[in-house]
Amino acid sequence: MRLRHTLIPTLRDDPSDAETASHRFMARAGLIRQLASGVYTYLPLGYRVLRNVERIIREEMEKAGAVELLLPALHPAELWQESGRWDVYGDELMRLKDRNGRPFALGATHEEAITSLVRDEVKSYKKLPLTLYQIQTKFRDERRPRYGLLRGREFLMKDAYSFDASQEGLDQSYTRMYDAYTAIFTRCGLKFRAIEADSGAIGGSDTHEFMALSDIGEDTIVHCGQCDYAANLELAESVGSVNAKADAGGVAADKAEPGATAPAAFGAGQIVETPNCRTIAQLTRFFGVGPERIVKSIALLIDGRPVVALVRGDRELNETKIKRMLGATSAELMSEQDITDKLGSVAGFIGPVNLPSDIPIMADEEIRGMRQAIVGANAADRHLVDVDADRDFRINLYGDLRTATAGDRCTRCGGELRFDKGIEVGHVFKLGTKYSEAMRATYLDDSGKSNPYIMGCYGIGVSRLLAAIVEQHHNDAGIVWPAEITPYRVHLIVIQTNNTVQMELAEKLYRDLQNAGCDVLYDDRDDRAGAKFADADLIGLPLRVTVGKRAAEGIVECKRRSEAESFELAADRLTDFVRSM
Ligand code: 9G3
Repeated sequence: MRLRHTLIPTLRDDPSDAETASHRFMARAGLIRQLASGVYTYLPLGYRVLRNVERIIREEMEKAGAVELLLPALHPAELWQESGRWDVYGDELMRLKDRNGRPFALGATHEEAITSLVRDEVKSYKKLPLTLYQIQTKFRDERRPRYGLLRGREFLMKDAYSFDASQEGLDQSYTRMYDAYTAIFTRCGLKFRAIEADSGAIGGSDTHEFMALSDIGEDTIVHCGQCDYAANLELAESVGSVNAKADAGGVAADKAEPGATAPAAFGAGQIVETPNCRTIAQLTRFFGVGPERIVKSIALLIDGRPVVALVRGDRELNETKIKRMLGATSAELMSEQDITDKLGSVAGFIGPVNLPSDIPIMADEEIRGMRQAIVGANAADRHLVDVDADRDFRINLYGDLRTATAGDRCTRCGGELRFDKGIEVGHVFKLGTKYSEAMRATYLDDSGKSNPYIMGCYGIGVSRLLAAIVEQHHNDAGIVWPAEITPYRVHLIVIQTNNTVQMELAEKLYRDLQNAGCDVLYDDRDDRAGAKFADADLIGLPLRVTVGKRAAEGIVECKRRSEAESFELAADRLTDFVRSM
């Protein structure tokens, strides 16, 4: 392709709204342009890479036995009302009315659409298992689109849906997709990790996320240095590093803050005046103890109902875990007013002792057996000390409610846990019958009985994957494309377009390379060499070939994008050399 004939509008400077490397370089290398917030044009170069990624996805989907189709993006509201999700998703689901005033949604995902199709077309167990997929535009009205293609409001997703007649069948479909994802991300040159994840609102049981490792990732990956445990921080388990149980003695006065009113030792459950000590830090200073001696009581509305959750003072409550444990969809902190009205307590001084008996108290299992603990007294500026968990307050339910933290150990092997940031590029779910039951999508089994399909769903954020690849494959000068998805293989530059020897050699090489099946981007513009080299670095093709002053000797200069130094090569050996790459 002659650069002159295509459209690759490179930029010298970073766009002001670009905060990450991939957003900066995809804009500067002329791959994407923003049309609106979270809405992007794929320019010719960007679209060419996108198609290469899609090719890899299609090849691996084919190998996994999945069949491609294309579902509509325009969904009648009735479909989403059948599944009950029309009212679950708020403003994020983009809705519109047709000319007759009928309500529609722009597809944010396609469980409803695909289940409706299979319900009509697949009625016998003989037609199962069946895995259908599409590569389709999705619409989600994100509150804060950001980082270019990483979080858009219109984006490209490969979404696959499997239909089986048994759990074993689903397990096989799931494994095939899981393995296909591993192959896809590997071929795309991505450094990634598959981790246990939370199924969230979509429900279902097993689910894994495929995370591209990146410091700008919004997700936190917890993984063990010794065994293969890896999970999203939302649900990762861990064994506490601080094994401190309450020590025998009371609160040692000499460690208490000077001037504190805390006497040397207290009776069991004694009230202590703790003026304005609302935070764990203030309490540890006041009493001269570690945070693990304090019980943190958090008042929440879980699906609108008041609940008090207890975690040790050195821990954070994990809201995803408490929602999972209670099978709830929403969890939010209780307002100060509610804390007074519903708990009869005071914000900052909530504690588990003498709470109204209709308020459920959930406790992280590290609370079990705590002795000489410090808890809020449910009164302003007061705490109770020397409280024994098993003796002094009731717990309705114990569970793993805490968020894993640095220093914790692996629950499986005791190894040290590590924390990385990641970008979610894939997510696979075992849905079970959640949608097929909701939509009465059934098949007749060999005894003529009708059963809901057992489903799985499998997504790859294709446009997001493109950005994640650039996040991992760039240097200060621009993008460095992995071989299998690079938009072109060779970046051919001629220095002096008014020099016939250089032009003739360059044209010949352009022709020979293309005849050898090598995709070439040929920069024959009347520009300064520096500008052409800067564009080559931004665009990031694997090999730059320069026809310059040694053209007369049949010598060209070559430089791999992944290396700093260049080398010279006889022009007539170039095609073989490129083939050997
Ligand atoms: C919506 C909106 C946003 C959403 C969803 C629905 C996320 C929604 C989860 C999934 C699950 C799987 C098939 C491919 C793999 C992922 N955000 N999810 O369902 F209406 Cl506005 O998309 N879908």
